[in-house]
Amino acid sequence: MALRPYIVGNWKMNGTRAMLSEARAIDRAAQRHMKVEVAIAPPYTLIHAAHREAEQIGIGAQDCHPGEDGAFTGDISAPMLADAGAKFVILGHSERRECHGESNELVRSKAEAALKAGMRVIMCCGESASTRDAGKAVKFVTDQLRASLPEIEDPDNLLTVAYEPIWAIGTGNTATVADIEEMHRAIRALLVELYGAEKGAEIRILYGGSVKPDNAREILAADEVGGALVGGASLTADSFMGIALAAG
Ligand code: G2H
Repeated sequence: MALRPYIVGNWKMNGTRAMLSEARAIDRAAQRHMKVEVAIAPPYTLIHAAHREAEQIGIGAQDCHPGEDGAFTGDISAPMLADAGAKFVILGHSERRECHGESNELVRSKAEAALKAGMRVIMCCGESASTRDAGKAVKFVTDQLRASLPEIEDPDNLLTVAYEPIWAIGTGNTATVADIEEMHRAIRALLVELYGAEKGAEIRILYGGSVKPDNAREILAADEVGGALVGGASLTADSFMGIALAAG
């Protein structure tokens, strides 16, 4: 059974408690638009409050540590996030891979930790402009995913992939529909290879990178696009729900 389109807001390092009003507004609007699954990943500091105040949408985190507990100053483990109310974790975002030197191996161990803690995983992947210009985007992304994805029994329920070309993130540039479809088809083929025809076909593949209300409809209608991972345009309920409305 095909899952609903999935529209996920990645608030990145934005938001103090004042922004909980946006979470509440997103929650209210999402209840009137059940054809789409809506979720947000606020910063760690807002997860518990958002979980309590926005009860219908999914609340998630933007990263986790691969361990359960211990002497890791400043880190947050998957069980802690689940305890705070997080239902999913975004992992392998290019901003983590680039700014924090996260390897595929580390990302994969974080995914295993998140699943063990009972959360869903949104696994990000994406190529740089130079990799795309060299004609190596599909190979780079499928190699990156192959090395980052966890072994998992029920991937169709617990795993989502987000394709985010690095050159499109926060820049206002979006990939063309043809580029998105080529990459999403290649990712689909990999998921079928890794998880089997039935389960691999159900996993949602999101597109991310400067998705906005005015380009969402075209992107979300593209072949093999099961939703969007949205950064800047998820920071207000109006623009974020404008994207969700375009999804279904
Ligand atoms: C890509 C995306 C959300 P933005 O990072 O993950 O951000 O929509 O601002 O490009």
